[in-house]
Amino acid sequence: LAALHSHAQAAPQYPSYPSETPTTLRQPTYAGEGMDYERREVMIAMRDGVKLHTVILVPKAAKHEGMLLTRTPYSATATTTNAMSIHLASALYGYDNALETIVDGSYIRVVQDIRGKYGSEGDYVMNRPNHSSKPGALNPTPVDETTDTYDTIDWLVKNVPESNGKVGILGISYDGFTALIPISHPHPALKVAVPMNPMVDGWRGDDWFHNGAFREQNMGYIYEQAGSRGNDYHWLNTYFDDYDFYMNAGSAGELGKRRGLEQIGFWKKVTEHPAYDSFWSEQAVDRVLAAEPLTVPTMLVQSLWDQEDIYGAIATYKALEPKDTHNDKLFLVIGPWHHGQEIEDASSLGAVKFHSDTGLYFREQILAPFLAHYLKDDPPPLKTAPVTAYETGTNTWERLDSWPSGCSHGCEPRATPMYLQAGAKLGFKVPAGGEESSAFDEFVSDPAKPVPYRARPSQPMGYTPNLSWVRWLVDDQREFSGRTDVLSYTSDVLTAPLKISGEPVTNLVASTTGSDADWVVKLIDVYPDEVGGDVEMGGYQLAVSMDIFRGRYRESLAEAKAITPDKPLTYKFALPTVNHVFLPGHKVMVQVQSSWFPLYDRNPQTFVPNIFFAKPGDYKKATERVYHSAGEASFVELPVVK
Ligand code: PG9
Repeated sequence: LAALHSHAQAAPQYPSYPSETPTTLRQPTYAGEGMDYERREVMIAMRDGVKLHTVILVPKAAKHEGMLLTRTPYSATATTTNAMSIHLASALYGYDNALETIVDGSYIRVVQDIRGKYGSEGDYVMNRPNHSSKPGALNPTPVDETTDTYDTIDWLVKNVPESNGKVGILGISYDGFTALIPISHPHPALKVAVPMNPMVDGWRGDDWFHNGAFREQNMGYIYEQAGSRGNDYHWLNTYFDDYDFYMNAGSAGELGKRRGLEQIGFWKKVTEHPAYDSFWSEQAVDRVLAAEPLTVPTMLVQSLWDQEDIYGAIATYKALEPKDTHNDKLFLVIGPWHHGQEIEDASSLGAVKFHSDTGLYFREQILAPFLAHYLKDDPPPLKTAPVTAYETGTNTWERLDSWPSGCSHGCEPRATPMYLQAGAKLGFKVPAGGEESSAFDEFVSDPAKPVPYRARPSQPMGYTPNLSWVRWLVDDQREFSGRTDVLSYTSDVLTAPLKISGEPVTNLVASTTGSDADWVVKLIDVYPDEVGGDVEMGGYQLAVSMDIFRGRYRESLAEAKAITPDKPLTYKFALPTVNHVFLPGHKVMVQVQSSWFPLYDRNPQTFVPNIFFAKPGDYKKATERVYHSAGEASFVELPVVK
């Protein structure tokens, strides 16, 4: 030690050269500079003492005003300082949910970092399940997003003097989840909730899986979102084409190992629960809410082309509708939008034009009066229909009493099978019995050459201007219908409008030479070969509803089972909700394929215990057969409105 000491050099004493940055920078009040709002930042203590970073933007004119709350995992600071400006509208511009509605409504705007993220204290759990004292419950702690919302609202109504004691909560996507789940045990001051495109069931049809097929391109989100409090680390896709990136990685589990995802608790839970076991079913928000009374007026917003959470809003509507005995607590809006497009210009989506800004219509004509009714002191009467649904194809808004319903009264949709037929045809006629040769069509599904879910190069998920991720559900499916590993069945040209409202249901009779298989079914509106006035739509194959089903869950979503090879088996699963009219001159098409890559991970097509950890040798070609003979008829039940 002495030797060490003698060698340790005393740090050289340099002359003073003080830092130019003060230890704390006092913020100006901008008094007299024309600010039209005041920004307050507070740490609100929850019942367990954890403090949540909360930004409160109070319009200068606010007196006895309603408050609109959003609780986000994506940074309250980022959401409220898009531009530090003297105008609230500018500060919120571009990030906020339904901006004009909020600003024109002169509401007090509150945005909070949820527990464990960004400026808030506490531990982060993805889509934190509601706490339960049941033995083995997912969340045994006394806190969750519901209690955190309760405690936050309790503080707000007591500490924001400009408030009138009425609070609304709204948000999109994950913020839709945090706007939805608190209605399970709401604070009395919570007067209205507007969950838009909410995350509800991550396995059935929202962000993580669709019917058991894993959304592999979400690995980057998990790494960045759950890897650190402030999303400090970036997931690098080292290929321009995501198709190559995920193909060369092998299985999702291998890629996760290579990229250190195993350090992340949520990733481990995802890979440990590939089936729809209690981990997923217990936290499914529609199921959680089905067990509670509906007391908070709630407007669910569904996007017909929601590339991320196409399942949640409708599933929640189904769960809550029976509780809305007076048809005055539950509201549903169905728009022709991508995920969250309701707060943007929504005059078109990809090549599809709506002839009016359907987003602005929603914000001004539906959302604004709805919020005012519950949050203003002298509320206008409520004129919102229980269901406001956009009818694609005809580009019209409908006011309906319930969903699904084909019109305001007396035209219930009726499940009508449309059959896959020999000769690549599709029709309402049951296939004739008889000749073997027409009993099925077949294709080779090769995991080394999976069907791309979009034309390559496959872009990553994302919202930056260079990415078209938000539009992928309206891509022209012509790109794929020519592939030998995609079967297409097409109706005759329609001579009368065909309206469908609700969920088409696939009844696919198929066999595989393998012992596992994925089935992708697409319901497509085929435009006339030439469309006057909109030439780009000539022959367009517009998917109106499509989804994937992982065959190992055919008998039970909770338990994977090997598929018996070479045996025609029926796969029955619902496709996402539609409200569409196939116009005269159009045709109906159904496409069938066995991969949708790299959005969904590849099925090795040989049965393995856990596809996340399939080995290279497990991935094998298989010959898939789709049957359309009388005894083994494949069809899609369309919710036809006469
Ligand atoms: N629902 C969106 C999302 C969640 C998880 C992965 C990818 C997307 C969202 O909250 O933006």
